[in-house]
Amino acid sequence: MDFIRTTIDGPVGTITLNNPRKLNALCEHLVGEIIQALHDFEKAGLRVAILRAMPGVKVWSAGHDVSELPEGGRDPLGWDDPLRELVRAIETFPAPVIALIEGGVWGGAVETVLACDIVLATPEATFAVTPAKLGVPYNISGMMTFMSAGSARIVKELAFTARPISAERAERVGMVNHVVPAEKLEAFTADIAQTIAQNSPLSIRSMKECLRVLSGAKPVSPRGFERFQGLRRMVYDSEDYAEGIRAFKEKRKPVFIGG
Ligand code: YXS
Repeated sequence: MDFIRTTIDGPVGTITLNNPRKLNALCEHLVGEIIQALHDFEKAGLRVAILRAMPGVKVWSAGHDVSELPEGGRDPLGWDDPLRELVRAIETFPAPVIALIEGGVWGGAVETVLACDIVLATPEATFAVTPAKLGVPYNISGMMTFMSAGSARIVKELAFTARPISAERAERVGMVNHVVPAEKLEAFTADIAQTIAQNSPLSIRSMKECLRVLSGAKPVSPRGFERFQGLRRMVYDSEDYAEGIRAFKEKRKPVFIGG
């Protein structure tokens, strides 16, 4: 594996993101390695997976790899996009996935973390939902992931401002389970993981899947879905979307014209 490290401690497996050159941006290669590791953990019958970055990182993950986003005319977050595949792999992994967070979590990496079953973070960790900063039309299941983790009001503030929020604020609004000092976080995580691993894996597997299905069971009519997709297409076909991607690559602030 080039971009991750994996370790196994009894019934608990750990995946450590390790592509510092691209700040663990969720590129196709990195995502593929994470998904493969989860498959390997499932085959080995592991009872908990921990997803983390290297100790002491300033950036847990910079989010979707912008260089892999289309420059316009195509849905940037379609079904087979690596970020979508990663979120589904975490949600359908047949055991709890614990996110151990140090540093900044950006964009699609926030959804990846919120797709995990338990989120543990240091006080210095931050979370920034960034589609509006880039002009990206976030996708429907992604918005539901956010809605499952916080109230619509909180999701709107995060999504509309694109500003990072602190781990303490994220904990207060229910997006983070525990905020733990960095020097204690590994032991804290291991304790929760080992506790889970001693409980019934079948019971936990069924409850995780029930909760996944129930949290996604929001009635959206075919007409409603088509309207969502029409709204999203209006965005990814717009000059604003192309400008957002261009500005990121040219390392300048985008100028959005609303069209
Ligand atoms: O200039 P070089 O070639 O060294 O590359 C720089 C950055 O361009 C690159 N990099 C990225 N490349 C691709 N995709 C990314 N998401 C990404 N983020 C960073 O990494 C090299 C070092 O970045 P630099 O110099 O900015 O590091 P820094 O320590 O000064 O700042 C760290 C960050 C994370 C604050 C800064 O890199 C940053 O703001 N990155 C973008 C975070 C972000 O907006 N991510 C959202 C990506 S789009 C996404 O996730 C979804 C589609 S959505 O937007 O809808 O949520």
